[in-house]
Formats: sequence, structure tokens, C-alpha cells
Amino acid sequence: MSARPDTAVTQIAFADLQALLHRIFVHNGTRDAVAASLAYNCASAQRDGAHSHGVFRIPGYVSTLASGWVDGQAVPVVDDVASGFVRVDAGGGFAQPALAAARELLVKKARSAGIAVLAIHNSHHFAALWPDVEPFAEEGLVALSVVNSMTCVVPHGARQPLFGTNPIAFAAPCAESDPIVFDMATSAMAHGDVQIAARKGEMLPDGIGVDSEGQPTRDPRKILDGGALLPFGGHKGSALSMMVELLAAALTGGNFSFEFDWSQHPGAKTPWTGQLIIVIDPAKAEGNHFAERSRQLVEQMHAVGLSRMPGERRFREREVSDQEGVSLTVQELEQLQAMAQA
Ligand code: NDP
Ligand code: PYC
Repeated sequence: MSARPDTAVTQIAFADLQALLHRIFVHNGTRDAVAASLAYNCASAQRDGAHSHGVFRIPGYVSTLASGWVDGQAVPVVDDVASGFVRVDAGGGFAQPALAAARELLVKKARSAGIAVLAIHNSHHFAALWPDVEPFAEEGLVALSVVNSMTCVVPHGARQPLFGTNPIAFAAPCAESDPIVFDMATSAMAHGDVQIAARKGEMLPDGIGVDSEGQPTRDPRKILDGGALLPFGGHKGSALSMMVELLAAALTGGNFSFEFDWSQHPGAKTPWTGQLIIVIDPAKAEGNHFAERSRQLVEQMHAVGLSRMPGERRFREREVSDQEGVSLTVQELEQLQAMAQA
């Protein structure tokens, strides 16, 4: 019998993947609402071809829960602190259930004041950030979110890593089309993509990271093994990464990427930091034409030769997944099924 290649691909319905992931989370100690939130997030990333934060992340979630580093039972505490400011203590649990708990109040405030801030602290975020902002744009709001992660990025001009990979995600409504969404690490590459390249034995482009001696390297294993990543775009990406530390940690009351120590929790992978989300109601803007103005901008971008918008690849992958099922390797599916029963 010929051996099946590790790369053989299969398809699973989105709802079935979500249910499978939900079982894994519950099986590993999360309460039902937490499992639902994480399963939806992770299945959505896999559906959209956002592979660095799809099912690839499940072993990391499981080992983290087993290590006792994160509280899968945590119940977020929402604090209505001002007309445009909501604070949430995630209780050492995940950030997504904290957002879910505060979401209704946040949207109410954004619609009445025109803008509202959600500051989440004492939280773990191990996922793609776009699922946190895209739904706001789908209901006509503009949203910006930042989250800091774990020390692995050398600030521009420095010698040692300090910042996290610190993504920024933005979503805005656009008339007659999908919302405009971008979501990007402020490191030259997301840590997850470095891990994937290392696993595949692939070399990286120049300018992504350094080895343990601080020398430039294209070898992802050397970056992961005592080396570090660089910010994207030199001093500009570095400034944005610093901004993320300030907004996601200093402003929320969360840890900076360098402040937590998970060394006593072998297997822990989820950064224990903070997250900021700013929601704006464009109905308050001049003329209330925001979505049409977005459309005009996109049309002009296409007119000058743009072939693809940020977020467009994901929306296309989503369409394919909706028709054909969500793709993952047979090996990944078997591992997930085993984890749901282990
Ligand atoms: P990418 O560099 O792959 O993509 C960044 C953005 O640019 C996306 O919106 C993408 O759209 C868009 N884009 C990519 N290529 C093009 C192109 N040729 N033309 C126009 N737009 C383009 O993402 P990153 O590697 O920086 O980040 C990957 C994920 O990692 C993110 O979801 C991020 O949230 C997550 N992450 C999470 C962290 C955490 O602490 N939770 C830490 C760091 C990263 P599209 O999606 O359509 O490809
Ligand atoms: O891919 O850089 C990353 C990352 C860090 C935490 C979660 N994802």
C-alpha cells in the first residue's frame, strides 16, 4: 500500500470544523462560551486561508490550557467607565470572550457618542485579529484594533528583542462590496509564518530576522532558536510596533510583550497582554457618505492599476470554502479528531 503524502488535502464543512474545534476546547477545560468563541475564530481563519492562525494553532491552545497558563473558565468583567470607554478584565482568560462580553455596550456607546474605546487587559490573544474588527464594518462601523504579543522583535536600531509581533487590524464599510479590511503584524513576518516555514524546511526572504548572534539570517529555525524578528519597514514599522505596545498594554492595563514570564508553564504559547479596539460610527461624519466615499477610493485604486485589495484574497478563499468546504490536510483533520477524543 502506498503511503499517503502528509500534504494530502481534504474538505470539511465550516459548521463541522467549528463543532470539532469546539469539542477540543471544551475537552481541554474551557467553558462552553469560550470554546464557541475560539472555535469560531479559528475555523474562520482556516476557512479564509489565514493559515498561520487556523488549525495550525490548535496544538498551541491545547498545550497552553494543559500548562495552566491561561484560564479557560475565566468570566470577563465589563466596566462601563465613561461615555466612550469600556474596560474589560479578561480574568487571565482569552481576549475574544472578553470582546464578546463587552460588544453590545461598545457598539451602543459608539453609536451614541460617535466613537468608543474597548480596553481589554489580563487577556490572551493567540489568533488573527481581523475576526475582531470585520463584524463591526459589516454593521456599518469603522473599527481599529491592536494587540501586543511576546518579545521576539528587535526595535529598529536596537540590539535585543523587546517588542511583540504586534498586529494592527482595520475594517471599514464599503458600498456595494465586502468591507475594506487589513490585518498585519508589525514584524516583517508573523511568528506563525516563521514556524510554518521552519516546519516545511523553507528559507525566508532577506530582512525578516536575525540569529542568536544578531546576524541577519534567512533560516527560520535560527530565528526561532534564540534569534529574533525585525519590524517591517525599518524605523516606520518599529514606531507602529511601539504604538501597539502603548495602546494594547499601557492604555489597557495589560502586560507589555516583555513583561510576562511563562517559564514556569512549559507548553504555554499564548501571550498574556492586552488589546485595544476603537469603534467609530461614520454616520456622524460629514454628509454621512462614508461607505460611498470608500467605494470611490477603491475604484480609483483599481483605476491606477491595483489588482487586489487587502482582505480580498481571504474573501475569495471564503467563497471557495463556502462552496467546496474548508480545506485542511488529512493529517491535520486526523490530529484534530484525535485531540477531540484524547
Ligand atoms: P500578511 O502579511 O499576510 O497580510 C497583511 C495584510 O496585507 C492582509 O490584510 C492581507 O490581505 C494584505 N495583503 C497581503 N498581500 C497583499 C497584496 N499583494 N496586495 C494587497 N494586500 C495584501 O499578514 P501578516 O503575516 O502580517 O499577519 C498574519 C496574521 O497574523 C494576521 O491575521 C495577524 O492578526 C496575525 N497575528 C496575530 C498576532 C497576535 O498576537 N494575536 C501577532 C502577530 C500576527 P489578505 O488577508 O487578503 O491576504
Ligand atoms: O503569529 O506572531 C504571531 C502570533 C503571536 C501570537 C499569536 N500569533
